Amino acid sequence: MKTQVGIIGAGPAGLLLSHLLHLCNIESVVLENRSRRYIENRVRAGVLEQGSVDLLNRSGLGERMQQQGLQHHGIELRFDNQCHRIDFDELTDGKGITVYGQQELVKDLIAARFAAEGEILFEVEEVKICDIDRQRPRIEFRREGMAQELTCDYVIGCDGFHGISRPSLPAAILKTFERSYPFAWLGILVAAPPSSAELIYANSPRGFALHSMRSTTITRNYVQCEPDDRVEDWSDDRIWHELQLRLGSPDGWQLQEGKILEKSITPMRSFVCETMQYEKLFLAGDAAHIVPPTGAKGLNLAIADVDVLSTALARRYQHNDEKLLIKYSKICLRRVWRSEHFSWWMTSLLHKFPDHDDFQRRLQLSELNYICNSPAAAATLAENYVGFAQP
Ligand code: FAS
Ligand code: PHB
Repeated sequence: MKTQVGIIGAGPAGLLLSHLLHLCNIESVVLENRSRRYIENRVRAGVLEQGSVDLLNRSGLGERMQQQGLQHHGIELRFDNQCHRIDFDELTDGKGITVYGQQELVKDLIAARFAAEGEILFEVEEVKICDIDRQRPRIEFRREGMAQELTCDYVIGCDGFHGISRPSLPAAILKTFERSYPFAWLGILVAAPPSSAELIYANSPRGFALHSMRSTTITRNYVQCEPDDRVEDWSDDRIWHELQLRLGSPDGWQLQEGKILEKSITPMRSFVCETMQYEKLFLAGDAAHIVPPTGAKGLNLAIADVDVLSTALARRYQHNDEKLLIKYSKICLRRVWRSEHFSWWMTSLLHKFPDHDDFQRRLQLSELNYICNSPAAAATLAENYVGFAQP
């Protein structure tokens, strides 16, 4: 098999890149080790920045997102018996966010690729990247018991944090940074209507909690848990008890409970591999960077990476101009580090740290009060949360 761009991973990064390249008449093949059914039902992110929404709309992917996505123009912070709304309209140039499940976006992307007769090979095995320093790199893999090979001009690793692409870079040139947090998130998908018009982020003495949503009938809630907790450690009763206590507000507000459709635990880490390219191999999305989900940046960073990469590859193929391709990492890393900082800041602000003393707890509450009483401080949160235009 041969193509122009070989893409490993059919998550948002790989699928969107394949779609954007198609719009520039550039051929690609996507190799995915899971089944279509598995990836279309994998519950993950839920918040799209304004820039991501605009890109999806202008690349013809916005129909279902416009019908089913929920436009939000603010979030609520709850702490120390206070509730405070961060008003995006007032604090940014009218930007907002759209709440739309990542799995819905994946369904839209797969449908778009197949409608355009794009090639996505599911359930591949033993993927191996070869000859990235040659003119025609190769991807070896097995599918349906057969050894196969894809030769291409470029290989793009969109295979997430645990994929094989980043380890395929020469170890001597890898430049990575990592922080692990002393907690994780237990997330639940619930058959219940939202209990609030917008997302609620809560810093409670019992730990962090988040009330989010997927539609007018499905909600998505998170509670901070121990880093080594397992889903079995959290009964439904325990989850609801902690959510009600942590999200509780002075006016007696109650979170609407319902049937829990899915439970999962997400570890919390910050990670950056600054080596996002080497010869003919490029990394995009979680293969290159991970943020704690407190800032709702992971999915949006993946979209931003492939926006830059698709433009750079189009310049290369259409004008034989490699300048943008050479600067790919440098361009992406500015946004990556801004998102890393914001996600670390939101995580530091809202979570209960086991080694924090009363002094550090008071600093958290002081910063939360400052954000709620200073338009300048609130604008800092708002403009980072809704996201920045591409540089
Ligand atoms: P992805 O991990 O989505 O996709 C990589 C794809 O590559 C997967 O389909 C995988 O099966 C495939 N793959 C892996 N190895 C392969 C191989 N060797 N060969 C072929 N295919 C291979 N972000 C938020 O903003 N908010 C959230 O609430 C949130 N929750 C999350 C919960 C979990 C459990 C995880 C893991 C992440 C969460 N994220 C969240 C971040 C998440 O949304 C990512 O940022 C987003 O999926 C990034 O997309 P991709 O880079 O495409 O990586
Ligand atoms: C979600 O809806 O899944 C979500 C929303 C905001 C976050 C993280 C996750 O910060």
